[in-house]
Amino acid sequence: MIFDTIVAKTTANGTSAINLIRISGSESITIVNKIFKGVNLEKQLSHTTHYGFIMNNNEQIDEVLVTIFREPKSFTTEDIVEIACHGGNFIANEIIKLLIANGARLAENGEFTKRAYLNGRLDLTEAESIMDLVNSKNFNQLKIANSQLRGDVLRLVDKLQNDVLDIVANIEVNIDYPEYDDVVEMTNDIIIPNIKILLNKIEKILVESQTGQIIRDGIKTVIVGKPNVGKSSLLNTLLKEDKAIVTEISGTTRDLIEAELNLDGIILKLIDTAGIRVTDDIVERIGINKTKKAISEADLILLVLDQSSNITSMDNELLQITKDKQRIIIGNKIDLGSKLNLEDEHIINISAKNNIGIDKLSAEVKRLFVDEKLLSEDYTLLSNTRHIGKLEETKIALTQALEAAEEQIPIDMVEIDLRKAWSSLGEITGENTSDDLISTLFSKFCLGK
Ligand SMILES: Nc1nc2c(ncn2[C@@H]2O[C@H](COP(=O)(O)OP(=O)(O)OP(=O)(O)O)[C@@H](O)[C@H]2O)c(=O)[nH]1
Ligand SMILES: [Mg+2]
Repeated sequence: MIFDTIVAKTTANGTSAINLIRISGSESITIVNKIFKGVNLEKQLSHTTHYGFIMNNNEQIDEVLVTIFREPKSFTTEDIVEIACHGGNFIANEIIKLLIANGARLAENGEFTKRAYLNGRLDLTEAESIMDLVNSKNFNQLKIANSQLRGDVLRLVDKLQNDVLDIVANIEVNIDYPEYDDVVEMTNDIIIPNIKILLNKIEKILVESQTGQIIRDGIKTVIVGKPNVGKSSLLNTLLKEDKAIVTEISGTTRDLIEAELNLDGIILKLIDTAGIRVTDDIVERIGINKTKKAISEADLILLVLDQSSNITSMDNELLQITKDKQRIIIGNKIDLGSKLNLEDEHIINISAKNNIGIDKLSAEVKRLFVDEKLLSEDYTLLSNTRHIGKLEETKIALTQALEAAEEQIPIDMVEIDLRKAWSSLGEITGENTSDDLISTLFSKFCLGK
């Protein structure tokens, strides 16, 4: 595909030593050459770097290094020029203005990567992984993003698509020989076991993807408990900083306090809440309502109880409210006693104030959410919600195909469901995807990517 020539600053705004400006498109070398004093760029080989100056007529703008990548061996597969200029927004903006005056257009968010995708250099999963790579905050996230960038997800999805096609091929072969009376029966005997094997494979991938998703997006974790049990103290101890106000007065925390914690490679999106109790105080009541909403949206509840006093009706109510959620029950203030006796419940005893037992809490979070085995091996984990959603659609279509086959419904009806499964898979890699989705996906990228 031929596109116009686009330009953007790839480095972030602010003061830095160097900025990198990227230009992509068939005119990129010609355009840069017009404002470059040094060698004639149009005569230079691909993958070479050249020292010189960016000039506005006779005015020197900056001393730069210019690197040339000739098509098709570039990120977008088009001619790309990268200008490494000095840092600061002013210089970069002046150079970009000159490039635009000479025929380039300012790129949209994610447009370079979008071109790489549209020109077949990357599939959609590889393109999306670049965003994850840039956003990664720990080694687990980096590992998953790199695996996706290497094409692991693409290959996994390709294999599943081939499995679907094999099944469809079985149907087509038999449809081509209608002289057999028992075509439907015969075909079903072959395809039913194959659909079942494929469904099992997909279910396994979906279960494993829970770990991937947790690694990529973090665990939305809400700390709840009655007033004064030490919720804010726990937040502070986990974060190793005094983020939330802690006092001996009940009802200290009124609003939700949010913080992010990197717990040995797992991101916890922590929310400290207002202690739940019956109160006439209007501000506190609003806080308590927010707490209840946060509970309903949480992936994980840390329910804090007080080991230094007996269980109260409020504790029981909280145990009840959170019983269907993934939760960890914490016995705080273990330094003051051990009064709680909850049968059938596993309690992790800690002292938030004295930093006791916090490692047990971390271990429990990992035990509940992360299959470490999957991370230690070279596994392909789906982590992106969009991919997982499409795989779930595939599973539904295959289940319908299986049910139809088992009920001896005409074979071409079964084939419709199988084709639906095949195209849901194709949407993961972008093989068949709407323009709207592509625009939305890439607009989430930042400028210059
Ligand atoms: N002895 C002891 N005191 C603790 C412990 N954890 C917290 N406290 C104390 O308990 C009191 C209340 O702590 P907070 O962390 O403010 O409790 P909270 O649950 O956030 O309270 P609200 O925001 O009012 O709902 C403070 O005086 C803390 O120092 C602990 O492990 N041991
Ligand atoms: Mg508090």
